[in-house]
Amino acid sequence: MTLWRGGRLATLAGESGWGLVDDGALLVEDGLLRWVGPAAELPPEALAAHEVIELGGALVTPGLVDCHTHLVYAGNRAHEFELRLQGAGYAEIARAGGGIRSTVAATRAASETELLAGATRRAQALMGEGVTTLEVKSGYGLDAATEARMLRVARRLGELGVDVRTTYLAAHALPPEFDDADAYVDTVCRWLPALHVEGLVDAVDAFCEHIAFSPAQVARVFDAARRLGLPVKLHAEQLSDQGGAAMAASFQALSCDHLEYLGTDGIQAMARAGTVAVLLPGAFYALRETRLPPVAALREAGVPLAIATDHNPGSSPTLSPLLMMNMACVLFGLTPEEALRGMTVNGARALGLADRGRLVAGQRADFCVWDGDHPRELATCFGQNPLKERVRLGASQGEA
Ligand code: DI6
Ligand code: FE
Repeated sequence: MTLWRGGRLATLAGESGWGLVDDGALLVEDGLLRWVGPAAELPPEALAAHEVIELGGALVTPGLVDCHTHLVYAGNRAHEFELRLQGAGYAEIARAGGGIRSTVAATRAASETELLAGATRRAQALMGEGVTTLEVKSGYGLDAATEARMLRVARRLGELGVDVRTTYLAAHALPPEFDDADAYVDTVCRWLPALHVEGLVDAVDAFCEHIAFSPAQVARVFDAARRLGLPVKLHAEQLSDQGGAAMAASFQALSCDHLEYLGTDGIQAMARAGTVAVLLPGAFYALRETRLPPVAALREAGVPLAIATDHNPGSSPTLSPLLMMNMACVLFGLTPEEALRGMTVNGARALGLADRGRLVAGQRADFCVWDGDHPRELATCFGQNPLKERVRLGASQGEA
């Protein structure tokens, strides 16, 4: 048993508030939080701790959960950034064979070793800002072999000391060898069982958009997921309102992500299904979108709000979860507390994980130690990284 004491804890206990504990202590045993509270109220069993770590007044929060990334890929799309700055649209670039398809070509040509090297560097950057749980999607292979390779690489990132959840996103774009989206959707459904048997799939996602797949097509992919007992999530209403969120909610989706064009029906359906709204300010910012996700209405309907990097080489090439928390506040109007909840407890919820994201007894001992006086600083001070230490399953991952 290890005792960490003398920290200012942002526990996020309860449904709102920071859950601040000044001069707080955490008792950690077998990778779990055994007790959390004011040091003055430590229970007698704390005397049995074989190790005592002094936090010296540092700030402690739950470990960050980045619940939406496309971390595994090859190639580079910086030239598309230049094209967009000159006025080209994201959809226009995609229709011209750039966009997702250009990353698909580079990813197919890359070996597992090459993909792992790139993804490792990116995962380490996220971990360097406090990420302890990371979701990684496929979707730049769009053929059976490359989708499997991406998911295997994603799994191997777990060896770095971060918890990885994998998501099958073969319904991301129409690959060049298909001209019939329905035929490709059938194929996507056929690939899934073998990947599932190999233990490579924790959830199933799709891109529901006029430049990608319709709600009816995605529903067929979700049916295939349901037959295997796999949860679903959706890239929904990013560029237009397709009714994807309501369809996904009818499958009890864990999350719907992006949501700039989400309408009232989608919000109500998500609220009823307990689906998390994952907001991705990096993509909004980089694509210079102007349509804001309906944050006030989501809040009012009681839909939990999460935030993620959406790291990908096209629309959100960021590796900074803290910057996303800042952008969620400045661009989308979240409070700094909502931003931290979005990158911790609600991010975990978007992955179907109830065992992390808060500093309360019984949860995994995944937490971050930061320089700073108050947790609101994490969302305030953009471009800074105050991480001192990242702790996963009770084990310190070294000085940041
Ligand atoms: N929306 C996104 O933000 C990523 N995928 C998607 O469906 C971006 C994918 C890319 O541009 O490579
Ligand atoms: Fe995405």
